[in-house]
Amino acid sequence: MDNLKEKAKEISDKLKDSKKVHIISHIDADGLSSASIAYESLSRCGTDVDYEFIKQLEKEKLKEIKDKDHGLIWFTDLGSGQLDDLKGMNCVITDHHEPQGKPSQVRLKDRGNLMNYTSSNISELNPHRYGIDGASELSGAGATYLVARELGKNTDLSKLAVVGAVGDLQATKEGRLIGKNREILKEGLSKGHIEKRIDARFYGLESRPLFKVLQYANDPVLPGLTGDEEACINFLVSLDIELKIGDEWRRWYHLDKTEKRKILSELGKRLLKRGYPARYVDAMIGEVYTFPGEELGTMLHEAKEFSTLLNSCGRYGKGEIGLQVCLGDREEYLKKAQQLLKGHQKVLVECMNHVESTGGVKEKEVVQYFHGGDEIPDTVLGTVAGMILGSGEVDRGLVMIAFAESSEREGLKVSSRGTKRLVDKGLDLSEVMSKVSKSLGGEGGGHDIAAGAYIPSGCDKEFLDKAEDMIKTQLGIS
Ligand SMILES: [Mn+2]
Repeated sequence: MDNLKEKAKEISDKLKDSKKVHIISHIDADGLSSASIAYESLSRCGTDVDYEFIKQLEKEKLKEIKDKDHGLIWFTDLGSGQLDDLKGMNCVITDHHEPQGKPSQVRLKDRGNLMNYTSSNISELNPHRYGIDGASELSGAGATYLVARELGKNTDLSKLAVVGAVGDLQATKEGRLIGKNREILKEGLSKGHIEKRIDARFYGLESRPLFKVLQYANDPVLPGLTGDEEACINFLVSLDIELKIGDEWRRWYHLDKTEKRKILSELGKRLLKRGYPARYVDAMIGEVYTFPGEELGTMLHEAKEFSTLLNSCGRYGKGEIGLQVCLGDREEYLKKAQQLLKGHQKVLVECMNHVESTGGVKEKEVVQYFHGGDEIPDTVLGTVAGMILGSGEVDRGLVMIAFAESSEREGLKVSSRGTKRLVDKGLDLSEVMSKVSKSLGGEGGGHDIAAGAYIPSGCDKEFLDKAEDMIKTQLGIS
């Protein structure tokens, strides 16, 4: 038996011993999937189970939790970063975020010591402790699924583990799920709960009209098409692709192989002509995961769309709605989730209009930026920055930096977005956001291609200058 399975068994035994379990989960697509897997697998055991969703496990929140008589607590998709604070608590954890004790800084031969870290009364399953990359090889939902599998016959929940991993962008880099995620996927495939195929990796394959799929494509941005509805329609017409069946817009999944090939090869030519490397063209294609148990042509039938629906629940603090959808509600809660997504899309359009109406994006040497003031909610600032960078209306060679009043805390929220091409040249926005914000008395971090920070009010100009300097150094421009 491998160590991970042993740990999953240990946690499952603890859970089985408890009549009452309280689930506390992160409120994003992966966290919602995690909580749903935990909830369903415990319900099937006959356990008395309830749940709550939180953005962060802060000290104050922890105190509140400790003060209540919850019985056994199951933290999903969070907890590993706060092990010290959890000491003495009756809890188990299935998480995939970097644990306290920073395993990335621990040499492989010392990993054994790291595992001893959990020798307290807290049982924690976290891939980082087993030399498995929690950013790409196992999601929070996947970690939770490993325990669910020990709790009973729960292989159908592999579907939610895939939704969580896809929602956590764990299939983005390779174009398919890898590592432990892939083992879980295979289990779902073999039991008929999941299907996979090689296809375009665009968003909206089932629920969006064809031209909208191209119009909103942003990874990669399609030159001359992204952001331009008319151009997308003309492009399809020029390829003799029927846009409608009767009165209905055709969608990507309606296309036959020849049509798909025609579109993709034409898009590939466009990218190559603009000087994009061939792997950008290859990246348009990858694995697509679908669920035969769901209705074809709906957001729930395809993993990427399913996770997007969950994200829109999480973003507006409506964890319960997402959880009920995961658990199978296809009436009231599904409708509510769809309304949240629609509302979110409307907010995004309003934000884009706001940027344009207030003077748009201003350029410096290697960065471009805009201010959202108190008009753009800080929860969507990064999304808006990414959308503008992908809109085809600004220079994709410049890093996008966006500011808005923070609702979370005093000061400004900063979001930054780059492109794959810039990252290839050395861009690391995580470093920029964390170091520059720190030098101004704030804090930040994230990924090389997308990162964020909080800084004190009035520091935006200085932030831009310092960020510009650091990015120049990263890109080797002096
Ligand atoms: Mn997660």
